[in-house]
Amino acid sequence: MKKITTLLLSLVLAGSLFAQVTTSPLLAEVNQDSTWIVNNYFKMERMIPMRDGIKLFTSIYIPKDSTDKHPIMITRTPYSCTPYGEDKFRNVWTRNTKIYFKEKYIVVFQDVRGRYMSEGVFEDIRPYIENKKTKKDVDEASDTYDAIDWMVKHVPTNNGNVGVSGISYPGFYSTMAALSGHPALKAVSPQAPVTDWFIGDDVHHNGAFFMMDDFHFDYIFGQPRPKPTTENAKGFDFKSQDNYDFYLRQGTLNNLTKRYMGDSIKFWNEEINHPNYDDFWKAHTVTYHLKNVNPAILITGGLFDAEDCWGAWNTYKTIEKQSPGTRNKICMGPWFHGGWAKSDGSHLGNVQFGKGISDYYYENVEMPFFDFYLKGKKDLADKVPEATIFITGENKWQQFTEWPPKNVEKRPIYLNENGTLTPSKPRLANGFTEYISDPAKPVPYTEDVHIDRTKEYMTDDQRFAARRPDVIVFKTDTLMNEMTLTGPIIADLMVSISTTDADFIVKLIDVFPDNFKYGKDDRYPMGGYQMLVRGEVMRGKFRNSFEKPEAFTPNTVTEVKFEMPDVAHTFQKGHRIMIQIQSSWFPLVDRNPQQFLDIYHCDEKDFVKSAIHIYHDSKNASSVLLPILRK
Ligand code: PG9
Repeated sequence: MKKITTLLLSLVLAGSLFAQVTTSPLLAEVNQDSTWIVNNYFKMERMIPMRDGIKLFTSIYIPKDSTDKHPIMITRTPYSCTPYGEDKFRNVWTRNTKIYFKEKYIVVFQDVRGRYMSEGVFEDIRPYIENKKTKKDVDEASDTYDAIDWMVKHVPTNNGNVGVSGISYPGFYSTMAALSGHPALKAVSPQAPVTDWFIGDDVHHNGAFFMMDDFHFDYIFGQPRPKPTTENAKGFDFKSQDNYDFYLRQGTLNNLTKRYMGDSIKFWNEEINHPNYDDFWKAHTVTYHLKNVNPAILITGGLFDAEDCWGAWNTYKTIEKQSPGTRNKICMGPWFHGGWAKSDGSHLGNVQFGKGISDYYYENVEMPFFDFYLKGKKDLADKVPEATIFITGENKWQQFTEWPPKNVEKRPIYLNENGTLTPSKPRLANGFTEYISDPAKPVPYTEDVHIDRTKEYMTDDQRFAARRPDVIVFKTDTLMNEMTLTGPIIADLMVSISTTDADFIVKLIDVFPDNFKYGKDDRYPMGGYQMLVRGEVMRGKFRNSFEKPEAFTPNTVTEVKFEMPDVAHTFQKGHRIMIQIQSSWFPLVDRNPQQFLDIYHCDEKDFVKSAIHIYHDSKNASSVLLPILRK
């Protein structure tokens, strides 16, 4: 271990080192001075051997205070342990790491197999091997086991208790860590965890391809890495600032493959050759293995997470169902993807939530959770409720003893004539609303012009969409009383289409009163704001089965029913509930050619208009099932 002196040390600490001192008592004592970390920690880097001989690069920050033993907190990542070099320290003052340095944890970052400075071959969401027979049977769980085993034996001053946490892809590695079985691993926090890339996270939602996110991600992750390196892979040059135009000009997914991906981008080529929910996707989905989960679990996620909102909710629910003995908790706040670590949580786009939201989370949920299991702080045991959920709209944290809460009435709200939403079924004998879905003019997912997907679209004003003829709108009267929704939303549409396939996007929207304002803040006309609370897409051909897609019979009434990720939102008195329905959400989702065929290999001539009918009559009543919290 190199001796570190302040003179030799060249600190690599981002500007935020001098970030404004937080008012949080948890951190008030931490000196924001740039030499604090040098005076209190030293760093070692090791290549830790896995059971198959591959070595993983590991960056270990150790408190200099050796009078006490310290717990180990590990984050395993495909995004690098930068900066490399025992004389270079990372920016420790980020919202989600400074708490561990202040609490004198041993803080560890590890490049996962095949990424950056670790040896081996990377595999996207490496499949879990249930029954490992030889030392060659390795996965992210076994790599975590081997890493923990080495650390508890070799890292000075550790107290033998280990935690793992991580956000997004590191959230996936956290979930896999929970399956490692190492006895020193006491607590794990999968945060915004990548969980199921066909049903609800990142790559597909209900079988619909999230082209914009995945094309760029796959291109970068698929770059060759001939040997371990500290260098980042090269990004994709769109040569455009307008992603709607860029992707529309590409025409088909086949063109993206031919023009930019070729056969060198491995995961892209696997994706396009597995268009249905087959064994390939199931093997890459961790939830099937979440049984007998030993460590305590804290799932953290964002209600407005554009990437892995589904993963957070469903990792928690799957553990509840498949591993009932696990001490399993969840915290969901009004955050974008990773927002608790990257922001104060006060707002997303134009919508405001209040102050101290992220600090509240770290002080009352994440730190008490890990301190209890890794430092034996018994007094913290009951401080972390089963479910700590921020209810947007009323903008308050609420604790629940289970999630979804049992005191919920699941009440259908019906699409009705003249664009109304009513608690009672429609009485008309025949009633439908028609729109023409034209793939040449897809509905934008946001009205902004940009190249990288925004995070704000998850709460954006939907008035731009409501004004389009290919978006149909239904809304309630002004609410006489507030209504809090806590749990999944079920869209149950009765439809017919003039072709053999189509996508259905349902958006649950909170319509603000015309005179609504956030105090004196007039940066955006919030009067009449149509806040997206939850949007979700269903690729129609998967309506009955993700494994076996089915064509529509043209112009025949068909049910399309699907679940939208849980919400926790209060529609205040004086607001309205709105439902918008459309058949494209571009370029967030690839365009559906609206014919029953292999979308990944079709041609531009395959894209056709479709006349979509959404029925709302006494025989075919379309509805949305709302989980109304009984207060
Ligand atoms: N959730 C991120 C992502 C993965 C794959 C495609 C697009 C985004 C992530 O894991 O970083």
